[in-house]
Amino acid sequence: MNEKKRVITLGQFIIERQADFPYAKGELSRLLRDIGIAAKIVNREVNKAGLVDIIGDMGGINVQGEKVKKLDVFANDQFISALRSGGECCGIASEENEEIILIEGGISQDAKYVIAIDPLDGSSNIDVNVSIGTIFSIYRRNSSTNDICNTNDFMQPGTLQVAAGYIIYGSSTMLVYTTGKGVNGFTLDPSIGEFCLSHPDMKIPASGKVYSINEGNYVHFPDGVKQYIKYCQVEDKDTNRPYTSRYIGSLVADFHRNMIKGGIYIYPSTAKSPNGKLRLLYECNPLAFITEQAGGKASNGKSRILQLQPDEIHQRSPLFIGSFEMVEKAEEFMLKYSQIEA
Ligand code: P6P
Repeated sequence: MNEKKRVITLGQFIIERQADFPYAKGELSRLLRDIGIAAKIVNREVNKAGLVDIIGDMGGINVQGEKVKKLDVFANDQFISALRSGGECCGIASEENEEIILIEGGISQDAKYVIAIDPLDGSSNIDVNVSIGTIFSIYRRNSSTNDICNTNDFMQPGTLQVAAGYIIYGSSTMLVYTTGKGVNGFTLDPSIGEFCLSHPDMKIPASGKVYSINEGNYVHFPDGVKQYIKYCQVEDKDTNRPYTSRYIGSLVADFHRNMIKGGIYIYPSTAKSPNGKLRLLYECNPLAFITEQAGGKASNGKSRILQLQPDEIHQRSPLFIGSFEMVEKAEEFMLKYSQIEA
């Protein structure tokens, strides 16, 4: 008779794994739990977005120059409020806010973490009911706990992240995160309102059959990317080609599919976006940390994402991310056909 598997909730898992951090006094654990709480609240609204008047343009324009959807604003507010009340975070860099959000005084007075977050990525897909996501990255602050958090606290290479994760609001809602000791995935069980461990110790396949890129920008791609796309499309049974093209246009959804099945996601530099479109701090770095922890690879086409030194909170970077062997092959084409800055 198959033994009933024990359900491990996110909260239980975080506490059980706290032993991995002998010096941590539980602050990081509380921070991750705060994020989980906000994710459940956002999930509730995402799931009924089509039913209530919460979608559709707020009319406002966010710092990215994009129309703000009401759910963007709601998600941003929920994560900020959960982090503010949790007391473990002293500053937030959000895609929705031009400047960093300071969390001062009160229980956050000696908070030692800062968070970079994309509260609702892919929000242009909300109205067409395509999966969207939240992406977050956690650092220890540089500044002293006696000082006020400042932008320099966020100017840290991705190698210094203490934790990173994403939530995907899809056919089911999952929270996937790493603290540098592997990657674990939790699926929300709405019947008990808990994220439950469903994908322990996630590993991305070394190779796959999916390449994910917006080929509508083909004419603007670097030659190395054009040549790599042709490589993906050529029949070669020994290397399992031609690959399949899959592009949802929602980063978290495209990324999560590749995490599970293997594949590569590329958002390269284009004429329109010379540094690519995706943001280093709250899109590229957290996903790169997760990818490397799961055995994959992430670069800007030449240099490892996690080693890039940020100098602006909303700076962009080209992104080649996913199965190790596929990213490596794409980098070979970039080296051969497109010399890019490190
Ligand atoms: P494009 C959504 O706005 C986003 O940031 C990612 O979620 C997505 O992968 C990408 O942009 C899509 O961009 O230019 O292909 O529409």
